Amino acid sequence: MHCLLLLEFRLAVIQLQVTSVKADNLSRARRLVKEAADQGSKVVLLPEFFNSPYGPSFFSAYAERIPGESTQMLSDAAKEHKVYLVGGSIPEEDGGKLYNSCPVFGPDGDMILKHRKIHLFDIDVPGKIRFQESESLSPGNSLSMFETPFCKVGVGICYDMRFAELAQLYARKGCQLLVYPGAFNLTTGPAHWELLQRGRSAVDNQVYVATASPARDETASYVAWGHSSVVNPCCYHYSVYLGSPLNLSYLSSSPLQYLADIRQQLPITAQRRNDLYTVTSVQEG
Ligand SMILES: *[C@@H]1O[C@H](CO)[C@@H](O)[C@H](O)[C@H]1NC(C)=O
Ligand SMILES: *[C@@H]1O[C@H](CO)[C@@H](O)[C@H](O)[C@H]1NC(C)=O
Ligand SMILES: CC(=O)N[C@H]1CO[C@H](CO)[C@@H](O)[C@@H]1O
Repeated sequence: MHCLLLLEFRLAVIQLQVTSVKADNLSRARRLVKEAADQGSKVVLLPEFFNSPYGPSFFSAYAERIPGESTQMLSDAAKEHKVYLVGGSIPEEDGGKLYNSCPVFGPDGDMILKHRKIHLFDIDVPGKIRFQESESLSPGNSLSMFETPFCKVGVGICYDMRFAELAQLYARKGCQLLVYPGAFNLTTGPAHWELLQRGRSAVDNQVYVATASPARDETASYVAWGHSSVVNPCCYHYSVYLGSPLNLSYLSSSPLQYLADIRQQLPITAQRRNDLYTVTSVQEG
């Protein structure tokens, strides 16, 4: 279950501007994956809806089956550059339903898993705001973890990050890195984006957390907060992007040794009272 090969590795987080021309954005994403790999990255993370503008009106127009055009690009890029590629997310069509799906590819180009966003964002504050993702999307029904030679990774998408239980389960099942492609807005972004990452990472679970957001584009119909980041298990926060249209951030050094040190210094993992309380998964899919 646990990943035993504790090697150093480089993670790249790609924050890119997403516009309405899918093909251009796909080729840009591909170039950035190459750039990340050329700089030594072994695991590369793309943003939520990196091939499509965000919003219910776009999902069906941009949706693809998997495999399809976007996942073919991701597969080719992963294989060509020998990286684990976490394909942010794309709108997926399957059996007449739409999903917000994150496909993950290995260095051989094979798809390792597909995480469909589990928690859909539905709010209804009478007289103020009504936003129902579930009117256009269907939820996934499984946890999503994968092994790399470097560490074990748990995958969530955007709103999934707000659910502490999911991150706890991933950590308990041996994940040392959690990745969340996400697109918070200009209200929830400053309020919670970094706070949630630090909570899921250093406070609750002592794992690394990486997020990738589309770049901030003030002219878009949905303006994403940006601020793709990596948080280490001691709460250091690396936010590299302040709305710049494309950029890469890197995490190197000896991340897993550091993780072990932190867990020794603050042994919340070992000192949990599993005899009094526990978080369990009902269904792993
Ligand atoms: C961001 O989303 C929250 C929650 O849905 C909403 O209350 C807020 O008005 C949104 N902010 C912007 C700037 O769209
Ligand atoms: C990313 O953006 C930061 C801040 O603008 C800049 O200092 C850095 O050089 C950029 N990195 C890359 C790889 O472009
Ligand atoms: C990041 C990036 O290259 N985005 C491109 C997506 O496609 C539009 C439309 O052609 C371009 O203007 C963007 O530069």
